[in-house]
Amino acid sequence: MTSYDLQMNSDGSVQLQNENLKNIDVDFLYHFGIDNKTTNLEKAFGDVNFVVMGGSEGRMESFAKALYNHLKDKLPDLDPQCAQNDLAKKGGRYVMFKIANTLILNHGMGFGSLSIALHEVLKLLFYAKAKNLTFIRMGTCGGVGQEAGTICITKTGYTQLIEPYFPYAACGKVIKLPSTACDETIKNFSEHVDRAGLTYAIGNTVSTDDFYEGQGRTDGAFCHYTSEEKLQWLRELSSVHNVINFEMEACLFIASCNRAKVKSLCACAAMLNRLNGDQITSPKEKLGEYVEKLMNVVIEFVSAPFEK
Ligand code: R2B
Ligand code: URA
Repeated sequence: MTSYDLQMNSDGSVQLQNENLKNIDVDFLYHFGIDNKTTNLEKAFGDVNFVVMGGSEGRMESFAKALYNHLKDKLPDLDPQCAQNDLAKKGGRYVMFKIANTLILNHGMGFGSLSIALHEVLKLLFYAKAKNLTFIRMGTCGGVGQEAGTICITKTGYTQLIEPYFPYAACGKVIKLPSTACDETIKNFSEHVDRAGLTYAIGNTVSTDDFYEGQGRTDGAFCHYTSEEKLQWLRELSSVHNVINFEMEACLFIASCNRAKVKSLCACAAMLNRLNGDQITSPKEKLGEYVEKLMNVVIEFVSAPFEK
């Protein structure tokens, strides 16, 4: 495995590893529709400490509104328009909001769109000279031995072939990036989850390219394994590898944050326990409630610096 010093940058800033950027006059963050010449990135984003990402646009919009409502009385100078002001609108691919010291954006489903968003947001915060950064993925997942509603916090992100690193393809070659998250952040966050009275689990997450066969579902368009083989695999993931959940981004999310030497955390609300089935059948309101409870913990977590 490519060995990286997993020591985070002491001032919590982003560390890029690309000498070529020094020779680029204007860097266009194409998918955000932002560049480092027309926008003064240091002024606009220099005070960011938290980056909160999740799959869907709508969820991140709601999160931005809820965080604004939570902070507006504590921070009288907060721009009343900040939860409506989509900073990535020009790019037409992602939504992005900045509420006080928190940057909020969606990353879509799976590694492809997540990877693009991470390259561009890491560069943005590097140019902005932002410090004391923590990146949080707030998502949904399928629990493995965890009931619906459980908050699953990732220790190490695994590949769909159950490897404890992210195999990053770079110019036709694979580099293996360590994908273990920051212990201290996991501990701090889990204390917040505990205080909110929610059930949580800390363990390993399998991040797949696919929601169906990749996660051993038997209800996709194709399936050539039996239900017994599926269950045997799921039980082995739990007992041998301490896997608590499936989703589609954590392994890359943590690996990229480690590479940039910033702290990371992945917390996902389980939509079902995969030991009991494949289809997500709980009512929409119930699923929304699970996500909302997780959102509220993340709000408390990122607002902590403003609490008296
Ligand atoms: C969780 O939910 C999505 C698939 O339904 C995917 O983005 C993920 O990681
Ligand atoms: N997201 C996933 O990737 N898998 C699930 O089972 C639920 C949400």
